[in-house]
Amino acid sequence: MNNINDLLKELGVDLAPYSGNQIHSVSPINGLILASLRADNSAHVASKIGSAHAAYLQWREIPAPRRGELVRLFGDELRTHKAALGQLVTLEAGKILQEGLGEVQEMIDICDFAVGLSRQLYGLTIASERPGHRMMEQWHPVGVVGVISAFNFPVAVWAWNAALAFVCGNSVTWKPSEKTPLTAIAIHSLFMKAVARFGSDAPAGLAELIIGNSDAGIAMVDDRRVPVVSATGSTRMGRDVAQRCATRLSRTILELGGNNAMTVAPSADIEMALRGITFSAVGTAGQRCTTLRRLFVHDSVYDTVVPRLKKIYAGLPIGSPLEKSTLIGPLIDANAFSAMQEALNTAKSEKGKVFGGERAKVEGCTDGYYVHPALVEMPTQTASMHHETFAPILYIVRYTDLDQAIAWNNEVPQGLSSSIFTTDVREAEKFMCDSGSDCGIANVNIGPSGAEIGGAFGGEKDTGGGRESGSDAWKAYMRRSTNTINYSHSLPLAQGISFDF
Ligand code: UN1
Repeated sequence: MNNINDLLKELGVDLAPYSGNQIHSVSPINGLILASLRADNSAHVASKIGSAHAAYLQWREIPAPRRGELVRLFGDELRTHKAALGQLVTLEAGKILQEGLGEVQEMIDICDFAVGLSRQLYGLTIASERPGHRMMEQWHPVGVVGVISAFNFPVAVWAWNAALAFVCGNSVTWKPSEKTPLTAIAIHSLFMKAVARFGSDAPAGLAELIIGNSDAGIAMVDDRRVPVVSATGSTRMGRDVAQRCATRLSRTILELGGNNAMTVAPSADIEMALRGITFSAVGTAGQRCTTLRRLFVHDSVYDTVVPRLKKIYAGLPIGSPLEKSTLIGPLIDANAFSAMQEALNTAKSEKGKVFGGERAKVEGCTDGYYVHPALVEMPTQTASMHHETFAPILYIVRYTDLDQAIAWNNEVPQGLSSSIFTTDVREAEKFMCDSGSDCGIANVNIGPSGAEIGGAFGGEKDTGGGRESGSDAWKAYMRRSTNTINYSHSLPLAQGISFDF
C-alpha cells in the first residue's frame, strides 16, 4: 500500500483539522506534495502549552505504574500499525522500508522499556551523619516537556522522549520538523487511540502537537511553563535553544550534530568491518546523526579495505525507498544535494580524491535527489572534515599509529559516536578508556550508528551533552527532591554546629 490517503486512513488520521496552505509535506521520493497544512502561530502554541500544563497537574497524581499502562497501550497501537507507519516514514522522510520499520521498532522498544521503568523510578536512601535521622531522594514529575525533532528520525526521537516523560508523570508538547508533519500527526492520532482505551484518568492535553515553522518552535522554547526542552537537530539550532533556555534557566536535553569516525586496525576482521562501514556510512542515505563520516584505516590494511569498499559502493542499489531491493533512497531535498556537492568540491580543493557523489537518475522519481554515495580519500584529516554534512560522504585517511587515529577521532567539535574494528583487546580497551574516544558512544567491532534503545543515547561537545532513551536518561525528565527525616527527640545540627539559645 503506497497510497498516502490509504495509509493515513489505516492509521486513523483525519487531516481536516490541520488543513491549510502554510506547511507542505513533500515526499523526497519524487518531490510531490503529500499534503498541505496550516501552521500554528504563537497564540496556538501558548494555548497548547496551557492545556499540557493543566494535564500535567492531573497526570502527576496518577501512580507511575498506571501511567506505564498508557505507554503499554500505545506500544500495542504501534505493533498493530507498524507496517503502515513504517511506510509513512518511508514516504515522508525517504528512508528505505527496512529502516522505516526499524524506526517504528525503536518506538516499540522504548515503550517496553518505559513500561518496566514505570515500576523502577528508584531513589536512594542515604546514611545521615545525625543520630535518629534518615535521608532519601525522591524523583518527581517536572511538568511540560517540550520536544523538538528532526526530519531524519521523524517518529522515534519523539518516542524516546515521550515514553519516558509520560511514565515520569509529565505531559509533552511536540514540535516536529516542518518537513515531516504527517508522520507526527499519525503518531499523535495513534497516541490518542491509546488514550481513549486507557480511560478517563488520562487528561486531555497530555500530548500536544505543534505543527509549524521555527517560530512555533521558538514560542515553545521561550515559554516558562516548559521546564525541560529536548531538542534534536543541527548544532546551530541547539545552540539557539540552549541560549534561550539559559535565559529563563530551564533545562535542556540536546542531541545535535555528529561527525562520527571509525578506526580500522591491523587486526580487524575485514569482512565485518566492510559490513559495518557500509551500513553506517550509506544507511539512511548518510542522514543519521550517527552516520559514519570519517574512516581511519591502518596503513597495513588500507590497500585491502579501500578497493573492496569502492567495489561495494559501485554495486549498491540506489532507488525508490519503496522498492524492496533498494538500499539507498533519496536525500531529503535539493538543499541537501547542494550541500553535498559543495562539501565534495571543498574536499577536492584539499587534495581529496573523490569516488562517486554524483546525482543518480531514478526512473519515475525525477524530482527526487538521489546520489551515488561518495568515498573521499584524504591526505590527512583536513579542515572540512571538521564539519558535518548531512549526506553520504565518507572521508578516508590512512594512519600508522593508534594514538594518531584516536587524536583525529577527538579533534572535531562534535562528540556523538565512534567505533573501532580490532581483535586486539589492548587496542579495544585503549579506545574506550579515559584517554580514548571522547564521544558519548564508543563501539568495538560494530559501526557508530544503529544504537539500541537500552543505552543512554547522546554525545559531548557540539553534540550538546544530553542523554536520551535507556539507562538512567529518565532522570532528566524528573526533579529530584532530597528529604531528611528526623525521627529522634532532639534537633542536632549538621556539621556539628552548636547554636544554643
Ligand atoms: C538520529 O539520527 O537522530 O543510533 C538518531 C542510531 C539510531 C538513532 C539515530 N538508533 O543510528
